[in-house]
Amino acid sequence: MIPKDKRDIDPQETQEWIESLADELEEQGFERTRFLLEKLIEYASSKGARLPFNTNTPFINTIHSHQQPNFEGDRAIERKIKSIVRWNAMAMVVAANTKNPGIGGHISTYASAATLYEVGFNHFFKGPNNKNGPDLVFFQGHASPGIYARAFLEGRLDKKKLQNFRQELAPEGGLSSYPHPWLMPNFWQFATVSMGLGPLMAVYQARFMNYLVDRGLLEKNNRKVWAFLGDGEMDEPEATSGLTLATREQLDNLIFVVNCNLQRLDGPVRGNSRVIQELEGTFRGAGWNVIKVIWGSDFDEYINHENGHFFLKRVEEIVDGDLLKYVVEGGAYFRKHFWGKYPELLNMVADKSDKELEKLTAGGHDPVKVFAAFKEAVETKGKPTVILTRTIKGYGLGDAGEGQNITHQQKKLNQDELLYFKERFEIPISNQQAKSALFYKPRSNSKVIKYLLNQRKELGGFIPERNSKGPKITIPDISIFNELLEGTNNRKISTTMAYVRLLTLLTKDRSIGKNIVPIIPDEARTFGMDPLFRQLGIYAHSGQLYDPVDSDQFLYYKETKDGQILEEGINEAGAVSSFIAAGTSYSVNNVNMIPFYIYYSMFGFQRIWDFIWAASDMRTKGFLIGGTAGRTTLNGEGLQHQDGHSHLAAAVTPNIKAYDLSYGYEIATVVHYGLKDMYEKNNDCIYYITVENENYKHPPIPSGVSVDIVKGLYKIKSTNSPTIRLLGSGPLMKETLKAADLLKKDWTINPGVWNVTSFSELRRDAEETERWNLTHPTKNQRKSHLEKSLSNNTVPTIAVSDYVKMLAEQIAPYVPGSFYSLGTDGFGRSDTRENLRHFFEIDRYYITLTALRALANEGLIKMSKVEQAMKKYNIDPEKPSPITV
Ligand SMILES: Cc1ncc(C[n+]2csc(CCOP(=O)(O)OP(=O)(O)O)c2C)c(N)n1
Ligand SMILES: [Mg+2]
Repeated sequence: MIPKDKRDIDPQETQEWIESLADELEEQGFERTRFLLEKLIEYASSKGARLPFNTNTPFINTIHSHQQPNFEGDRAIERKIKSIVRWNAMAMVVAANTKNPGIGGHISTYASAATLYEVGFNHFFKGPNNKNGPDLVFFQGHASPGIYARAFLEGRLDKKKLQNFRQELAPEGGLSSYPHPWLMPNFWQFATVSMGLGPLMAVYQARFMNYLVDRGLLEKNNRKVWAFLGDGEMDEPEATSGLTLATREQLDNLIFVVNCNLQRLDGPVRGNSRVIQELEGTFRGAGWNVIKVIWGSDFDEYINHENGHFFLKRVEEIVDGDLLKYVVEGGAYFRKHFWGKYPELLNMVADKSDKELEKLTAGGHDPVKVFAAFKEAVETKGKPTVILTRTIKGYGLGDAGEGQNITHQQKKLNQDELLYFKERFEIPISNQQAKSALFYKPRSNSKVIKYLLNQRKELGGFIPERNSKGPKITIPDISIFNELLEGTNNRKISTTMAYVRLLTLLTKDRSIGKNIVPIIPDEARTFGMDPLFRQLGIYAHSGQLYDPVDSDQFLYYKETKDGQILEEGINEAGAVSSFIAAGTSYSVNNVNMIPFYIYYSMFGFQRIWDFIWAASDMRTKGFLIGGTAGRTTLNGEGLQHQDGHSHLAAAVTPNIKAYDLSYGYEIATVVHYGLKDMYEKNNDCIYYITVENENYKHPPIPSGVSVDIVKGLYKIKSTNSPTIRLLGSGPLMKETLKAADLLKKDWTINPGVWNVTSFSELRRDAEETERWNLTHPTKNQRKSHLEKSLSNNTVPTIAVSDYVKMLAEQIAPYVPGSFYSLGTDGFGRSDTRENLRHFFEIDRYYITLTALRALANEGLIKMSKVEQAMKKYNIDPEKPSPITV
C-alpha cells in the first residue's frame, strides 16, 4: 500500500492504477511502461489537463540496483589503494602545516571525492597511450593533495616532493597548491581553482575536440572530457552557462561529476533544500543525461523493501541540512530523526545497531554505484552526462571535521585524530608513525602497487600528464603580409580593417591557413569580418539545416560542419573558453591551432579577465584582439563600450604581450613575430593587440624598424638638437604628429617623435634590465631598449595614448628627463572623436600645451607662452575635468 497523500481523494483507485503499472513494468519492462505513460500524458494534455512541468525524479539513485553492471575490479585491493591515497593526501597537508603553520591546503575535499577519483583512475580515465586517445580531466583544484598522493603511489612523485607540498620554492622543488601548468608543466593541464571556470572550459574543450574532428584535423576518437566539480562551485554563473551548448552540440564526449558533499566553505550549499534535486532540474532542463548516485549499496535493501515507498516518501521530506546533521550526530540520532518518522521505516532497521546505521554508505563512497554511473556515462550517446553524487565532506576525519561546517578549512589533526584515521582506513603503519603523519608507500612488488600500475597500463598510462610541445610547424615568411607592409597610399582604413585583411591572408596560406581559428562573439559585422562567413564557413556540427535568408547573396551566412569560424554568440565567457581550447590544442590534442579571438575590447579583460588569467596559467597560445578599442576612438557608443584601461590589465598578466597599434605594417610585424615566437620557438604566451575603427592613411613600413616595433618603441621623426620629444601611440599617433606640426609652425619648436607600440613591453624590459643591474653592480651595466633609444637626449617627454594616464606612466621611471602623460581617465561619452579628445585633453592642442609647459618648467621658454597658447587654441582654463564627472 502506498503512503497516504493529502491530495488523494480516492486512494483505492490510486492503488489500482499503481498496481496495473507495476504489472506492466514486470511483464513488459521500462520501455513499454514509459511509452504508455507518455501516451497518457499526451492524451491528458490534449484534453486540456495542465500537467505541472517536473524536471525531477525521486530522490534515489537513477540506476536501480537490478540495472547496475558488475563491478569490474578487485574491490579489496582498490579499497586498500584508496585508503593509502587518503592517508598520504591527509598526511601531506598535516605535515606541511606542522612544518609551516598557515601554509594551507585542503584535506576534506579529496576525502569526499576519493572514491570518485579512484574508480576513474582504475577503470575509466584513458591515458596518453590509449588507442582511443587520452581523456582530459578537470580535477577539483582543492582535491590536488589526493592527486599528488596517487602519483606518489604510482612512483611519479617522490617523498621529498610530497614533503614540499605548497613549497615550490624549496631547493629540491615542491608541489603547487593547486593545478598549475607553469609550476608543474609536465603534470597539470588545467587550472581549475578559480571556481566555475573549469565547467565552462570543459564544455568548450569537448566542443573543440569535435571541431577538430569535423574539420578533419583530428581522427575520430573516443576521448572524453571529465570535469570534477564542487556542488558549491555550481553556484558560479559560469558553471552552468554552457549547459545548453553542450546538448545543442550533442557532446557525448563530456562528463560532469558533481561532488555533492552538500557543503561549501562556510557551511551547507543548500541547507533548506536539496542541491542534488536542484541541479538535476537544471541539467535535465538543459537536456543532459542525469545520473544521481545518492545512496550506497547498503540502502538497496530499503529501497527494494516491500515498504520501500516509505523510504521514498521520507527522503522526499528531508533537506540537505538534515542529511548533514545525520552524519555529524551519528547512528542514534539518525535512527530517531530519519527512520523514526514512520513505524514501517523504523522497523526496517530494527536489526541494525546505531554503529551499523552510522556506517550506511553514501552513493559517492560506494565504488559499485560510482562504477555503474561512470560506465553509463561513457556509453551514453548523443548527449552529455552529469553524475550528481552524494558524498561526505571530510569523510574519515571523524571528530576532526567529518561533515562539520569547519571541515573545509581543517588542516591539522592531533595525534588521537591521526590514530583514528589510521585505524579507520587500516593503514599498516605503527602508531608512532601515524602520530607523526608519515607517508606510507607499499613495496613496489606488493599486490597493491602492481594492481594500480597494471590498471593504469591497461588504460594507456598515467594522468594527469601534460605535453608541453606541439608538433613542429613552420610559419610562412612575412612577405605574405606585403600588402600591409606597403601602406595604403591615399586610401583611408582603420587598424581593424587592416587586421581583417591580415586574417584573410593568413587563412589562405597553404601551410598554416587551416590551423587558424577565428573566434568571434556576435560582432563580426561590427569588425567587417562578415566576408569571412562565406569564405571560411561558420562551424556547425550539424551543418546548415535551413536556407539562410541571404542565401541568394554572395556573402551569405554559411554554417557548415567543416566551418572554420567559431561564431560564439553574445557570450564572451564562452568565446574565451574556445580561445583556451584552441590555444591549448598544441598540448592537449597535439595539433597546433592558432586562435584569433576578436571582441569589443571593453568586454574583454574587464568582463572575463579571470578566464584570460586562467588561459595564461594554462600556457594557452594565441592572439586576443581588442576591437574598437580606445576611449575616444570608439566614438558614439558611450561609456559602457569605450575601453581606456584594458592595457593596464594586460600589463599585469604575466605572459601577455600587449600592443596598441597605429598602422597596418605594425600589425603585420607584431603578428608575424608572435606566430614565430609562440609556434616556432615554443614560447607559451598570448599576444593582445588593440585595433581601432578610425579611418586614416597608413604609411609603408620605414626601413629597419621591425625589431623596435616588437620591442615597443620606434622612431618616427628625429631632429638635430631636440628640446622635447613626443611619444604617440595607437590611434593617438595622428594627433601626436599634428601636435609636432603645431609646435613647429606656431612655436618653432621641432620635437622628436616616437611611436610606442607597447608601454608594457617597454616597462618589462626596463625592469628586467634594472633587476640585473641591481644584482650585478660591478659588471658593465646593461641598458634597456628605452634607455638605448632615448638616453642620448635628456629632454622632457610627453607621452599620449587613448588609455588612462597610468598606461604611459608605467615607463616614466626609465625615461630620462621629466615625463608628462596624457590619457583618458574618466567615463566615456558618446560624441565625435574631435570633441572626445578635447574633453579628455589628449588632442593636438593639449599635447602642444603640455609640451610648451614642460619647456617652460625647464626654464627654456617663458610661462607666458603657455598662456598665449591657451588663448590661441581656445583652451578654457575652467573646463570641467573628465575624471570628476
Ligand atoms: C571563484 C572562487 N571563489 C571562491 C573560492 C574560494 N573557495 C575555495 S574552495 C571553496 C568552497 C568549495 O566548495 P565546493 O565547490 O562545494 O567544493 P568542495 O570542497 O565542497 O568539494 C571556496 C569558496 C575560489 N577558489 N574561487
Ligand atoms: Mg561541496
